[in-house]
Amino acid sequence: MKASDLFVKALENEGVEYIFGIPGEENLDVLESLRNSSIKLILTRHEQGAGFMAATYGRLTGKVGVCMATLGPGATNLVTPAAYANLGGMPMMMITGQKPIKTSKQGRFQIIDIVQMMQPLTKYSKQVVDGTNISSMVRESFKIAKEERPGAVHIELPEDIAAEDVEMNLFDVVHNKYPVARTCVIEDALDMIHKAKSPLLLVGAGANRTRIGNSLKDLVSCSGIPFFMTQMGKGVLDESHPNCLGTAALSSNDYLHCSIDRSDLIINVGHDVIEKPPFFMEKGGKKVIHVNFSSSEVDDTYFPQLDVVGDIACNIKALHEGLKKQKHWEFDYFLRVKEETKKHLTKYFDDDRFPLLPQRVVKKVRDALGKEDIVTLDNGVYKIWFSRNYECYAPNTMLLDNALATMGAGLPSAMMAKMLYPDKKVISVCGDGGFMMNSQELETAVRLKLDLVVIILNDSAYGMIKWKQAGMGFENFGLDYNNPDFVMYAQSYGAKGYRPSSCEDFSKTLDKVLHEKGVHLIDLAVDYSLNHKILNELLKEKECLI
Ligand SMILES: Cc1ncc(C[n+]2csc(CCOP(=O)(O)OP(=O)(O)O)c2C)c(N)n1
Repeated sequence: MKASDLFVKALENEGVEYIFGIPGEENLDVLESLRNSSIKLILTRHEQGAGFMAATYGRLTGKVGVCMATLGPGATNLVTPAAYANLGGMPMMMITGQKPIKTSKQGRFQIIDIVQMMQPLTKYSKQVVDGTNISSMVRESFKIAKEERPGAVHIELPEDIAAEDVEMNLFDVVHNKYPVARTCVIEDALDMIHKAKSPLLLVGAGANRTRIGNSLKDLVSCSGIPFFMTQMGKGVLDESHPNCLGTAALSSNDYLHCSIDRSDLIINVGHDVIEKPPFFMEKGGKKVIHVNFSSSEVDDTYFPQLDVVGDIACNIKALHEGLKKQKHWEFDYFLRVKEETKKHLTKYFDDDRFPLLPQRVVKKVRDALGKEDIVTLDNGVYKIWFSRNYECYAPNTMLLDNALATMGAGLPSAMMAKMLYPDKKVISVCGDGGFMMNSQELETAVRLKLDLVVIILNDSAYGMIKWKQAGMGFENFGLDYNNPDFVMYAQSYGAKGYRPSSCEDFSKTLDKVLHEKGVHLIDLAVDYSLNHKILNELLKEKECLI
């Protein structure tokens, strides 16, 4: 058979349903092989769109999302999605083409060493130099992509190799199980937890991937230990639980940090240093137990006293079984801080001023969606407001990137979420800056007939950087721009556009479009004028409760 046919058969063998991408002439054999396969090709308008969709497929399913690009410029456009998947722990495979490697009359036209370029961004990056290796390379790379910590892999298939004759030789797909921590490690952890005065549980991104919510819920219920989340740990545990203290959207000095600072032991489930720190460890300060698939990576902000390494769900179960509620545990302070924090977080929830405050947008979106519906965020200052103020009740109902924290992934990730969960409502919240980085994917969304709502928070500026600039005491400079007419822009793609003129108008529009078919874009004016006051000045002035 032809090598490209074998490649596609090997992908089918791995259970691949979709390939997202933009083929070039060097992928034409693969394209032809795909035409005759069960795999659906999803054409995008930029390789970034394809990569972000593939990565999100991996994030949401635990299976490997696949994307494809041509050599040179197509492949270089996959650099950001590669970093997004690799830092974010999302299993993703990138297939890129290449000119013939045996004989070529094209000189070095478009040739970049893509394999080497991808090496620091992936767990595996190789060129196929002989078609007979295709099956083992696909099997190995899929295994590596899925294995903890999941991430990106890359295979380059040159066009002459893709056209070679090869024998069919597929490998069985094997699902590995992870080892668990030794009993003596679990005992050490239990000893630390039992001796602590005010332990807290932290839920991070790693806990989200492995869907260990139930074992964690049991642990919280039986021990009564309060918990908080990192941004990417949102949704693992129901935030309406009485023991939930909130999300560490900032690294320090938020109301929640009054509790974190008071705790003498953090049981950290699934957080690693790739996420922006939810708190800073200090020498001689509180202790941390690191519960994760791999041991902790030590840096200035994170140096746990104990690593409980191995399958998180099994290790949590073992901890739960050995854990005994202690009379000397003190949680009252945490719960008092929680009540106080709630007052601050909800202060502007009913403020009807227009343009809308980000807090008000959070409340409106929460009210408009059901518990299982999904909101995806791009990157901007609203990410802080959403992760801090939006309560999640079910896993993966808020998709955000607190690892690479790239702009431009919000819309493609929402599209992928909608494709996977057609019965859930999906809202993509973007800044005007981030939206414009991949807005061309509106065409893909319309072509795929997705029912999607996009809210653009319009401040005609890179608001996040403005907020940081003000925080550093600098003058406003260099961050303002003009936007297109987003309503007309949406219409030109075959989507519907809206520009609410009041808070009530926004509510009505949102409720209406969530029940309609098609792609809807709401150009919403946002008021960021309180960001500095609330997130910098007030937090600095706050006093933790005695
Ligand atoms: C690809 C990329 N470029 C630059 C940045 C740095 N950055 C982070 S947030 C931000 C501004 C975001 O502006 P916008 O999308 O309009 O959202 P806003 O903060 O105004 O709500 C920038 C430039 C980034 N994270 N990713």
